[in-house]
Amino acid sequence: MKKLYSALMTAFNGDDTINEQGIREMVRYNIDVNKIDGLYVGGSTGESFMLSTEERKLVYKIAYEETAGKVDLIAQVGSVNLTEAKELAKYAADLGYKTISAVPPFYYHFTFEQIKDYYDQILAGVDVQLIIYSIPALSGVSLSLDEFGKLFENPKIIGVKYTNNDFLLLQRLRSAFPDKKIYFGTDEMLISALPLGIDGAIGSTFNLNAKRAKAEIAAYEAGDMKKVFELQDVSNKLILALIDNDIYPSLKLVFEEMGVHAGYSKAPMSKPSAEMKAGAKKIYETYFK
Ligand code: SI3
Repeated sequence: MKKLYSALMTAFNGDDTINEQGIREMVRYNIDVNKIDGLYVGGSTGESFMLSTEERKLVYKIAYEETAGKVDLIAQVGSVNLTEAKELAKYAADLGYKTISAVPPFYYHFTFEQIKDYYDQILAGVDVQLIIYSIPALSGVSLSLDEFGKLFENPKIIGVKYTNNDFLLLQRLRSAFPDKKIYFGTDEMLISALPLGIDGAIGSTFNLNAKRAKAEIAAYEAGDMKKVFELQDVSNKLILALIDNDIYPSLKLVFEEMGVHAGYSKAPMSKPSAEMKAGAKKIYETYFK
C-alpha cells in the first residue's frame, strides 16, 4: 500500500517567532481529518533552512509530542553545516524518531565523495534509518543513478524522497533498487510517478488535499485510470492556484479558512496581502467547500 505523507509546515507569529499552537493544530488536522500516514518534519515546506538549530529542534519536539506515535515521522536534518546536521540527527533520534532525512550539502558544489562522507557522518553513532532528500531544483545537487547506488551501500540509507521531474532517472532507480523506498515529491505529477512503482508521496499540498490524493492513489490501485486523471486534474488546478498565490503563505491562509490557525510564513517569505487573502478564500471556496 502506497503511503501519503504531508510535509509539515511551520507556523510563525507575526514577529517571525515559532507559533507552537499553530504547528500543533496542523499536526492534529493531518491526523484527525486527513488521516495521513505520516509527516515529513523540517523540510522545505517547514521553511527549515531559515530556522536556528534550536527552532528546528523545537519543531521536531512539537511534532513528536503531538503525534504521540499515531503516524510515521521523518525528521529532515540536512544542513550545509554538517555539525548542525549531526546535532539534529542525534536530537531527533534521542526524541524517538526512527527515520531521518537529509538534503545533500549545498551551495559550495561539494564533490560526490564529500557528499557521501556527509551522509556517513550524519548516520555514524545514531540508531536511525535515513531517506535521502533529493531536490535538485532547490539544492542545486543532482545525484546520478550510480551515485545513488553508492549512497545506498550504507544499509541505514533506506530510500529517497524524490522531488525531481526526471522520470527516466526515477524509472531507473526503481529498477535498480527494488528494495529501497522511493517517495515522490512533486504533487502535481503524482499521476506520472504512480506507474513507476513509487512507495508513496510526500508533499506540501497534502496538508490540504490529502483526501483527493488518497482517492487518486486508491483509483490507481483499482486500475481506474479515468478517475486518476480526473482527480489529478482537480488537484493540479488547486496546486497551480496555490503557486500563483504564493504557495507556502497561501497553504496557511487556506488552513485559516478551514479554522486551523496555521500562522504566517517567515520573512523573507511574504506576509499575506489583502489580495493573497482574497485569493486563498477563493481557493478554499472552489476546492474545499
Ligand atoms: O517539505 C518538503 O521538503 C517537501 O515536501 C517538498 C515537496 O516536494 C514540495 N516541494 C517544494 C519545493 O516545496 C512539493 O510538495 C511542492 O510544494 C508541490 O509539489 C507544489 O509544487
